[in-house]
Amino acid sequence: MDASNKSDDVGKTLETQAKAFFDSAPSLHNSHEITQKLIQFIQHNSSSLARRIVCVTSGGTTAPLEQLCVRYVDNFSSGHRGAISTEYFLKAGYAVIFLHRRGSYQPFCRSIPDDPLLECFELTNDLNIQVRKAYSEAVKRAILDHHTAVAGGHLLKLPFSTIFEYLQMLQMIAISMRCIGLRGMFYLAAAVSDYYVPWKNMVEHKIQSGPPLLDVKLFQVPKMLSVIRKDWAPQAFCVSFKLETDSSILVNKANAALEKYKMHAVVANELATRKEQVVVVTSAEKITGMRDNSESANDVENPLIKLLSKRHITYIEDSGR
Ligand code: 9Z3
Repeated sequence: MDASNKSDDVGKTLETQAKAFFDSAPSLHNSHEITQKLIQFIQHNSSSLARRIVCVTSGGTTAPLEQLCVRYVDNFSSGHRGAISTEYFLKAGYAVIFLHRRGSYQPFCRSIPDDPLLECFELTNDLNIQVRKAYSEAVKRAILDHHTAVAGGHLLKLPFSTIFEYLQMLQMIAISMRCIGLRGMFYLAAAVSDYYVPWKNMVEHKIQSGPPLLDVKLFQVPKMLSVIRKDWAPQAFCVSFKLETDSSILVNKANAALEKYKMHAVVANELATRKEQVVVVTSAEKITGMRDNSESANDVENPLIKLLSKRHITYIEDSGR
């Protein structure tokens, strides 16, 4: 695959690239429904409650190779970070818009096995369904916590698969969150495609096997982090993630992202140790967050969300002066 930069987009401004991306993307079939859900959710949480609202992105985006898609390029992410972070944000009093990859890890499901239907349930002698004893506490907890968050109107779950869906939904969320200004946060943990095939360049039908070399040109996805900061939700507190496999370049890359995209914080993590340690990089500090094995809730997301929530409050107070 040719991931060179020799594309039509070289030299265009970010605004032009972003516009070209959205103009050529296939439109969402349910955009009206999503807009209604967002309006309701934001109104509910901002009217009397004046909660802070965070958009947590989670899981990897796909870049399809065919319009009637059989094959796609995927980005690694189980969705664990986003799902567990959502639980801690809810605990910290935030309302959460959970923009997640369809089929990825979900909040409150940490103690539920991969195949819940077949593993958690069993048939009784009279062919009724019951929860297996071994899972009854975990299932009760998951249903209760999930129901409390959703029924209370504090958790809105929106699924995506492709980079086209993800960026269109992120734009809709950001624009809807503009009205809450400083109280909004973006926590961008999704692993987003760097390269994609623009819709107009994509073949309609399944690529036929045959030729020994498949020549597919991938174009750079416009970096929407800057657009969120500049245009979509300029007052929101923005946290992005930096993932590397080489620890020697990680913190420098996170610093570069902080400056380039004007993030308020960048969370640096290395693939192999991402569940044990993260480094939060801001313009003023570099803080290492570790999983605390002496506590029962020993997720690295616990200290991470506590820290970000504090920094968000300081940001609101400082900006309001
Ligand atoms: C992350 O770095 C996330 O922490 C992980 C979480 C994807 C590593 P899991 O879902 O893993 O718990 O399995 N997300 C951001 C990855 C990313 O694509 N970042 C871009 C980059 O590093 C910037 S937007 O260039």
